[in-house]
Amino acid sequence: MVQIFEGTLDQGFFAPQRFECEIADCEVSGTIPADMDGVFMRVGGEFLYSPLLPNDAPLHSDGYISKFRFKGGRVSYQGKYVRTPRYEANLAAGRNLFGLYRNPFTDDPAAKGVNGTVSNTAPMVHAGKLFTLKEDALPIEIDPVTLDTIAFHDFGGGWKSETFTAHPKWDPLTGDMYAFGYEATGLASDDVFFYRVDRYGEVKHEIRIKQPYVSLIHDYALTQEHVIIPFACYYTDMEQLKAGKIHWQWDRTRPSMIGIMRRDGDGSDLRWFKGPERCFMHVFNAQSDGNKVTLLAPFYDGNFFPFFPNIDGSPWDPSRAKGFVRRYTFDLSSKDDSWREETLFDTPIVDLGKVDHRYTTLPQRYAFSTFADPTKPFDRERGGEVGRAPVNSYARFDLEDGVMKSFFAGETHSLQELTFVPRRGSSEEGDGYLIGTASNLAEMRTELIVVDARKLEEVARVYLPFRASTQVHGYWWNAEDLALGEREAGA
Ligand code: V55
Ligand code: FE
Repeated sequence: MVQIFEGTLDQGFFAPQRFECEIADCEVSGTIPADMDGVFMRVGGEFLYSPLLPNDAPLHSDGYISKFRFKGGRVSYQGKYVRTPRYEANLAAGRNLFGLYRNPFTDDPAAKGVNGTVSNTAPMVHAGKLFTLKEDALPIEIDPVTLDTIAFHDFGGGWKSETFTAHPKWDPLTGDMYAFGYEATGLASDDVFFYRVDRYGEVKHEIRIKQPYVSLIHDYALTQEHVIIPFACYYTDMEQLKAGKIHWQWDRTRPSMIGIMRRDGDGSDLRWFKGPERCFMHVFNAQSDGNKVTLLAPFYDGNFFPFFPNIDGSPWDPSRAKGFVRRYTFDLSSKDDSWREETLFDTPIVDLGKVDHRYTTLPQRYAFSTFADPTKPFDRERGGEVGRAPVNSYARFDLEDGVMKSFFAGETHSLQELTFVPRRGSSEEGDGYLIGTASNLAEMRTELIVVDARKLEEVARVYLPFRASTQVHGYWWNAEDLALGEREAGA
């Protein structure tokens, strides 16, 4: 994610290439584990046409999905734009008709009535279907073999929110998906609809709640009993949008809030806890234990995104855009509406952290993340100038013994989000692989790294002969989750 906020999307390694491609058998070093039969799906964005307005956010780039298919010790690659209504309208016009991030009042009149979502945030697989996600719209179904765009998806009409989060969660004990949409009834609306969708894709439960103020709810956490809904300081309303501002402004006078409610209730038990300025983006995991709820999350100290301006006009402060492995504790039996925050490791991390997803909602021992290891070298002569310390390493944090293990990816590398792949046949937490793409800034190409998740040692590397499109989120699915065996045979 580092490239997304460093504002270099139009130049150098992250300049759009606007091409789609397929490589049948990629160059590899080391040995691709034979048990890896599945896909690493990445979603990110590349502007098909340059932004219409200069202050647009990189988060507004056109959605692009790419796939590393692992099978029989080999890896193939494919990448394609998501054919959103916006993509099609822009392509027809030959230019970008859409203005600032999630502000239709800044669009060209020719964009009127066209859904402006870019679907550039995350892939999702549920009930045997593949989707791309953006939190301002419904999921878009994608053919997992060809990566062709199919259509918006509303779960047979059961999903009533106009939007769908980029961070659904799965209960590993049931396979049920729990997800929500905010601004659920339209632009700047304070409605949040929360759903349980069973593993066949049917909506089984809905909870409707109101947000105390309209704010970005990017990720959330699920426990066996509760949902945890964090938001803070990013603010929008119709006035702000009509005045031509970008969707979010950072207003630090508004409270940081974390809502907790029963996941199977009707929302009437929802409680809002309040705390000091924090920027809530991604979470690791959470658990409920009686009246005690704990949340593991790498929340930042302040505004993370320089392109969502501080409402008070103050300049963006990079020192506050720092995240750590943190534990938040809530006492549901207390009348006190504050939380306890502990910083468990003093190493600053990139907030795109992961746990072994088979332990989502359950007590887990390990947390994984990328980070910038300042003790490791960067070859500036070959890698070029990188503004701040490059994200060069993977970390495994052991919450039981407090030990951090790390893996260094290379002297000219900048890493994107990692993902955990369980070893087939093993259910032991953390037994598997850490995989993720690395930008090799010297070679101007993307590499996919496969690391043993317990030893933190490299087992293989896949080399693309070009710079892959930027990634926001990437996840692994086994071939059978998408029935790839049958689908590829029939393709
Ligand atoms: C995030 C990402 C987004 C977005 C809102 O990482 C928040 C947080 C890639 O798009 O639209
Ligand atoms: Fe995210």
